[in-house]
Amino acid sequence: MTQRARYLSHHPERGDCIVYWMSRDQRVHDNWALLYAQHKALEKHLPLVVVFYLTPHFLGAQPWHFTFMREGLQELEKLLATYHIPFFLISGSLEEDFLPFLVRINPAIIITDFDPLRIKQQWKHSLAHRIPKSLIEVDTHNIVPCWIASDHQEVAARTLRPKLHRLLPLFLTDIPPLEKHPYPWQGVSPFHQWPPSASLPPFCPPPGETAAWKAFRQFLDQGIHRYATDRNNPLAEATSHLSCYFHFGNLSPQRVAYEISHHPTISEPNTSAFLEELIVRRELSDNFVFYQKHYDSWEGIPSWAKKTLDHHRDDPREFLYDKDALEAAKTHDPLWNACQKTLRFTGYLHGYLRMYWAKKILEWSPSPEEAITVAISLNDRYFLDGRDPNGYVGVLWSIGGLHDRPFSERPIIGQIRPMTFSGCARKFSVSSYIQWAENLYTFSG
Ligand code: FO1
Repeated sequence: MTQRARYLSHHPERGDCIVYWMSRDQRVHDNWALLYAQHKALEKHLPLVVVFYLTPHFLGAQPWHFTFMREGLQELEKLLATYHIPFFLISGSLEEDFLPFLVRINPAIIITDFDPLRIKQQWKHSLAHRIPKSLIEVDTHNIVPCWIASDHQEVAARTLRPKLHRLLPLFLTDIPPLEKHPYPWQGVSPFHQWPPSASLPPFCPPPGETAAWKAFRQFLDQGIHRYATDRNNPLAEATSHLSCYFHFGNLSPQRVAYEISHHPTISEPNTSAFLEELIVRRELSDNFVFYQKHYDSWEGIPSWAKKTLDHHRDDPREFLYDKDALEAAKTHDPLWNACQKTLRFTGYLHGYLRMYWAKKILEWSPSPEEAITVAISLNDRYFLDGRDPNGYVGVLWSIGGLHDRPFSERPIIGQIRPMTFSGCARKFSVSSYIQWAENLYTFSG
């Protein structure tokens, strides 16, 4: 457990409790940061307290994203209480509200979960400057802690994969249970300022840890057996639909990988195909966001891609759409429009179609820089699993060739990997998908 933890600041470790500042990994079970905090609290015979800072704005998140998260946290609070661990949700400003609350409860140590996003690093930086308490970060999102897997930005999956596979025997283990905490909290009674609740859109998956686990069991029983063959077919329902639960941390990727690799009836090539996405692709995203400070802009794409996109910067664009037209799904392409409408309606888009969706934005934008800005803005505004390292890497892979290779030269997109309407039609029935999408919002009125 200790190899997953690293000190962000070091101070004398005396106080009235151990605090786990929960942020990315919003779950009780299979949470190494929570387990590590309990380990420290047991060592020092101290109560254990979980705190959550609720920010008013988060990278373009909509009210319903906050509602999804909040409902998950309300379930979490009840579950923590059964372990005699109080939960505090502090909203408002980090500096004026959250940090002073932490000072008041006088923790001996503050433990928090790893998140490479810029905003999270800034939050931790503020805390380390304002509060003279040890701050320890635990990576409970990656199976191999991000800073251990590699000490630099990896070029592609092929360079990170062998490093991960070498370390998996050490890190892809079972995860011990949390114990009922023996040292009760004597301080201020738990309180929380829940934000007003927005309604969740139709077809939104149920929030929280229990629903996440149910979705995982369902995928094991149904989807995974067709994963290797059907995962690129949006109509085949062979993908896991777990990404929103990974994003909000309701489900542990390590638990999923451990169960799948020890499952008696799941066979190859489904296991390797799914674990490649779950482990290599996801941990490559954290690697990129952690080591590349321009992870959400033109600056972050590889130089070969900058060169080819620059070379085609002045190519004539047959179609040009600004953000409003794209957002309203008002383009000439019925498949793209169906994707955008489905995204607005459900907050989800099948992985294969996400690539098509983003690549068309490159073709139809006045510049590649604007394409990246618009795609990220729409991604963060509409995807339930948006505002996530996976999302930023997905956009830069699609538009800027990140972690990919050059293809044969084409107008506008240069050597960026092409995806075409006819290419989709070879993979699945485009007309059936468009019809399915139409039915989606027709039926729900
Ligand atoms: N994390 C927090 O610690 N506090 C928040 O108030 C918060 C709001 C939020 C809203 C939408 C969303 O998609 C994510 C949000 N997160 C928040 C972050 C989330 O928990 C994940 O840690 C990261 O987005 C994934 O890296």
